[in-house]
Amino acid sequence: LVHLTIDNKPITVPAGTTILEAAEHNGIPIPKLCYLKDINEIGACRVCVVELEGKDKLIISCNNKVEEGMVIYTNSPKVRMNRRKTVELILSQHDCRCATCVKSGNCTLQKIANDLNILEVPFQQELEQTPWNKDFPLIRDSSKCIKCMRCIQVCDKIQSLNIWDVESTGSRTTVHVSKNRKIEDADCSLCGQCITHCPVGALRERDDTEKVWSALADKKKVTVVQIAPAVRAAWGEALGMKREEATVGKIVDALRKIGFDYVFDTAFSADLTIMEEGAEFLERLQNGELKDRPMFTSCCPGWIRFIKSQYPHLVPQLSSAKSPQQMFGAVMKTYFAKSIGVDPENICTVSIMPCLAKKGERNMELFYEEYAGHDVDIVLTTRELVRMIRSAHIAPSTLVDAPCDTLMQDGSGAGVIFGATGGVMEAALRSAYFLVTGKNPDADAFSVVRSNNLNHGAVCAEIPIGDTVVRAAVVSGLGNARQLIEMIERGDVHYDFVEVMACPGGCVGGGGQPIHDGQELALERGKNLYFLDKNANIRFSHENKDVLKLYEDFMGKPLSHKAHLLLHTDHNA
Ligand code: HC0
Ligand code: SF4
Repeated sequence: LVHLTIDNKPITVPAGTTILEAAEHNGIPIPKLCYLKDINEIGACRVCVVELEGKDKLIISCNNKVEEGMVIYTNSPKVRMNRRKTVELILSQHDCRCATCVKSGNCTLQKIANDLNILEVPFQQELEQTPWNKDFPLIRDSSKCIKCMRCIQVCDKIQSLNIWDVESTGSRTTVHVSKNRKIEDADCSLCGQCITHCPVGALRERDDTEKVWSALADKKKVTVVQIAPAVRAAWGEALGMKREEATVGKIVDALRKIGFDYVFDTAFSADLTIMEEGAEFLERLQNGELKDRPMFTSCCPGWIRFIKSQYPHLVPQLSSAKSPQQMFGAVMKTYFAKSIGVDPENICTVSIMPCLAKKGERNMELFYEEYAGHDVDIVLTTRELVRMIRSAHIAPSTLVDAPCDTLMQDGSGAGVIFGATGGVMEAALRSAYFLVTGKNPDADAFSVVRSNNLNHGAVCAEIPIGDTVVRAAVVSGLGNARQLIEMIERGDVHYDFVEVMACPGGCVGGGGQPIHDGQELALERGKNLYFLDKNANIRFSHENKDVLKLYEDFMGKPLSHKAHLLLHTDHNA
């Protein structure tokens, strides 16, 4: 243990602790911009400087360790003056038009500047604007970048994709797409982790809310919206609601107030996915197709983009099932359109997703009878949903629990846990067990595939189902996925079924979720989904009555010709 004083307070912390952590653990917050624990501890922003008694020069607190007897001041006149100059310099190279910035109100730079009572920017410099394709789902505004390097580090260390890099040196240092590429040519997975780790507004999603407002205003259009599992676990955070208050029923209410004609829960089509993907898995397993390599889940478009660019030879191992988002869109434009007697061309399908990659996934085309179009027309992130609720001037306290529309209303607990890492696997195992043995397992029998530590890589389990043992692996985060694939390819390990989610913790940690600078909330949000599953009326996808009715009245059975047309895709295409 090391003893020191910080701001006159005697403190004891384990050796190896940084000054910043020692202070924070003892209720003395130090402002910082670039620091991200274990990912970015490079002291680039210099905002976290502190004074060390007996030393002339200020020191950086995020990457200097405590030493016995240190006397530290985090807020002395010298520190304040230096910190203020540093922030003024950062602001001089930053587009400070906060009123038109998507991060306004949730921007760390804005908060620090406000806290330091900086009321003017003394030396605003000419800002360079790097050209950017505004149609791409991920948008970077170079005039807002503060060169904290977080995006580079998250992409390298967590996602292993190296999309970003530094260019030039000294005061001309900028961040840009690596190897001089355009973003659309850079193999970006669209996981959006760079956005959720950006302390300012330099990275954001393409805003599609105006398209939705136009569709809502168009009298000819019937608007049909679906809400992804992970959205319910996070939307309230951005509206100051407590977790238990921010129910999915209130999102339904908000979307109706905003003007949507029909509102559905993606948990319905998550159950449908399990019917298709579960049947496909058992078929491939029994046909001996998984002897060398596993079947991979196909519902995360970030993962699909990754495998296509990094391991194209593994694409045939992907399940051919479309994701729940796409399946729901296809069902809305066929089965549902027919039921309400509306031409699919007059239906606008919208989805609310925790995800950026879903904005790319929606480009997938729908081929059915005469009609070819898109399963899903517009994808909004959780953050865009929150912006729409705000634009509509809806007070969260006035929202009530409303049910989804009928016909595709049911959603099981198994469908809800899709939003957390391990959820798809667990839901699939519950139903595979039933398909093989004719009996339901205990609903919690496969909870071993859940994750409680995202730094531990893949979670693996051997699951006995009837006479066979299914070797299952679950992984989230693309760096972790890469490690697992390398092990599979070397033949060190063998699995039958592997679930991959691009975002750490699964969709709950998605790139479209509310941002809380420096806080990783995926596991906490995931627990919320497991709580909802535990308390759900039905916990098995194969017991979803509306899914069973869809098969009976329209789709036939899993893997039928119609199911193939509407619910599966060729990832090679
Ligand atoms: Fe997900 Fe999904 S679980 S990808 O993370 O599979 O976005 O929440 O909607 O489609 O259901 C995201 C979340 C979904 C899909 C589902 C899957
Ligand atoms: Fe999108 Fe979920 Fe995949 Fe992240 S894990 S890229 S949020 S589908």
